[in-house]
Amino acid sequence: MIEAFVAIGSNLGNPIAQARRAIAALAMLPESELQQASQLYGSRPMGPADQPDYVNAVVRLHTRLGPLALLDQLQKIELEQGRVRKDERWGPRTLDLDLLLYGEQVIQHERLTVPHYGMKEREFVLLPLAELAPALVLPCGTPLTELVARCPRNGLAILACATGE
Ligand code: ROI
Repeated sequence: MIEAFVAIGSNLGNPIAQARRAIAALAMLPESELQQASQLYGSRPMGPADQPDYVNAVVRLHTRLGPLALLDQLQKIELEQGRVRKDERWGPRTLDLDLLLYGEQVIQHERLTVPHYGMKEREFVLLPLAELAPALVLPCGTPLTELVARCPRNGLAILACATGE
């Protein structure tokens, strides 16, 4: 089994419910086991400011799926939850699932870049990830704690727990 981390983001159509539905769908992935989900965080939009705030979270999975098969599954969940691929760069979305880390692997593929290209500067990825894996070291050798220490919080706030229970 490979340990993978997936980021969840939503800012349309009841984002808390979207994030929780996504976590439930991730728990049903083939050849995979959901290990943990972070709390749900409220974050200010990165990119155009004229869009609603986001709900963000990160999950830890163990999986036997290869990275592209896992990506296919993540895109399937996005589409099932009403994601429409719009042209607008950095526009609002019902659900975004990004593969952040896949074991220790560095992947440069036309469909997939791992570690995720933006994760090192995004408070809404780093803080939920640090909640799950505070001692994590990225494949490049940088400790997560170092990235968290230099990342502005931008008003990031814990909103709710992952399950609603
Ligand atoms: N901004 C925040 N706060 N959270 C996101 O998940 C997110 N996702 C995106 C862009 C549009 C870059 N901005 C975001 O894709």
